[in-house]
Amino acid sequence: MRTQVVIIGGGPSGLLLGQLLHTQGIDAVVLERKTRDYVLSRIRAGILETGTISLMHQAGVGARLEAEGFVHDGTIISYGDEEFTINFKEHTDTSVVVYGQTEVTRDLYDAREAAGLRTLFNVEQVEIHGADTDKAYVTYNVCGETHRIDCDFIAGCDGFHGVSRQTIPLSVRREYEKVYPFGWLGILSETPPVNDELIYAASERGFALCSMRNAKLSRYYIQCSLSDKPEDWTDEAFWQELKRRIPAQHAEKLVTGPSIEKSIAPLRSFVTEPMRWGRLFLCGDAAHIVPPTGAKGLNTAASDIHYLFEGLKQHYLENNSAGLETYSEKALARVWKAERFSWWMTNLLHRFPDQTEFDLKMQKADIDFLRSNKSAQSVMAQNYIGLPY
Ligand code: RFL
Ligand code: PHB
Repeated sequence: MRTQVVIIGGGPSGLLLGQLLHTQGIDAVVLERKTRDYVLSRIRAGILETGTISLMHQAGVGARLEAEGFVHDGTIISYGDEEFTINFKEHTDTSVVVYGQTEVTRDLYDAREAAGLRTLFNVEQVEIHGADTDKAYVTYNVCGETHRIDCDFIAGCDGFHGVSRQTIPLSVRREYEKVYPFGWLGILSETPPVNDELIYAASERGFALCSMRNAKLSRYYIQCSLSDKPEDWTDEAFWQELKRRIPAQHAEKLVTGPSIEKSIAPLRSFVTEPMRWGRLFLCGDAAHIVPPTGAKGLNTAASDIHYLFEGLKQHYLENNSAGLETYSEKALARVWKAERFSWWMTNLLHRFPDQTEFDLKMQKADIDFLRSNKSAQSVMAQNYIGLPY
């Protein structure tokens, strides 16, 4: 088999790239290790930046998002019972949209299927060959049989645990990492959200986040210990703990119910450099991870896809490789800023096991400054709604 671009990974990065390439008549094959249903069952991101939304429209899959997404003009930051709003609209004249990653992925898979584009599921042992030569190809197994696809380029969209990043030799690859000493326990419940806007809550007992998917579906998170297991937390224990971390005026109104999903995600900051090795381009979680505190993971994946798509378009339609040559540099410049913002928000709002009294005072001063200073609010708003591409 031959194609122009092999896309490894059928998550949001890979699917978005596939759809954008299709609009320009550029041929691509998506290789996904799992099934479509498995990918759609992963409950993850919920907040989309304007840039991500524009890309969805550009890919021809913006209609449902436009109709069903919830526009959010601001967010609440609370500490103890005190709270204040960061008004995105006031500071940036832009908003974010609440639309689950599951829905993004579903829209992209539906469009891919409707266009009859090739996606291979349940592929095993994907291997990249000759990425640093003019004869790149990918091999993979399906049902015990090995297959080969020859290609011009490979997009490594296979997430943090994929094979693409590992293909770049250690002599070329440099990795930067920070692992945080806690995780997030998240639940999804068929209850109305406690508030119209998200609440990022700092408290003496640790961080909590009140988010949502729609008017009847809520998503809540609490900071938890890395040794905790989802089954250690009954729904009742989760709700009790959440109520103790958010301001009393919200805790009183919180509608609780059975969880329909419960999972724990460890928090990590991670960047690999470079994001390109010959004909292989890394995108999204394959190249970088942020803690979810700034809602930047999926959005940063989307900005990588923007740069790669523009580079591939230039290459194929204008016979100009400048965009591909500068992909890593451009993508990383934006990635590091998203990393900084997510790291800052994580440090601002979480309790750390080794925090001293001095550290706590610094954290409180940072929150007080944000509460009282319009410029600080503007900086936060600009980062939250997404820096320009
Ligand atoms: P994904 O989603 O991990 O998809 C990679 C795909 O590649 C497949 N794969 C392979 N396929 C073939 N061969 C192999 N060897 C393969 N190895 C892996 C996998 O099966 C999978 O289908 O990466 P992608 O596409 O780069 O997308 C990244 C996003 O999923 C991620 O950044 C976000 O979910 C992060 N994130 C958030 N991002 C936001 O922008 N806003 C948010 O509000 C937000 N909230 C979150 C989040 C992530 C969370 N968790 C669980 C880590 C909240 C949470 C709790
Ligand atoms: C979510 O709704 O899942 C969500 C929202 C904001 C975040 C992280 C996760 O910062």
